[in-house]
Amino acid sequence: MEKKIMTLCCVHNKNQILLGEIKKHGVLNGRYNGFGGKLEVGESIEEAAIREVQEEAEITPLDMKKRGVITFEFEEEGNPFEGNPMVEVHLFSANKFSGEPKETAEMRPQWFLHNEIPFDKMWPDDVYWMPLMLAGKNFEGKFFLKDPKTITKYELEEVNNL
Ligand code: 6OG
Repeated sequence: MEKKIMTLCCVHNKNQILLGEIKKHGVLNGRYNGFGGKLEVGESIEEAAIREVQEEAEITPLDMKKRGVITFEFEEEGNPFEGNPMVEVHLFSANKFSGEPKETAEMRPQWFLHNEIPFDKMWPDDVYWMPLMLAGKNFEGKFFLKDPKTITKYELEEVNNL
């Protein structure tokens, strides 16, 4: 099955992570997420990841690193994205950035302490992989979802090389 490729970048330091409250997506409004989205024509995955952080939070990641790849497969009725039910999300992290995080049309950025991440208002998979990311691990996984709130099955493993 063909997959839609998306990016997701988490900007964090030792104590805090910057998440954005989603403003524009009907079903996902009010949820928090890292910054990311779809690739534009001719763009590499890394270029798209940087552009999305710039567009959504008005900052530029300076030391972005690839941290994981996760495939999400939605059941047809619960798929929040048009068309393709398979999404491959490339995850990145950045500790340094230029600029000041600013609210944009798409997102309202907000800092959270690592132990106060609002997982109940996030994609249901985040609680599994985000702690690995914050602990400096790389990972690969696959999640099956009935709808944007419900995981039916998943696999997630730490990897040394991506
Ligand atoms: P736009 O549609 O705004 O990009 N994304 C997911 N993130 C997590 N943690 N879990 C999922 O599925 C996801 N499906 C998509 C990729 C959507 C943003 O949301 C991410 C993009 O960063 C359970 O262009």
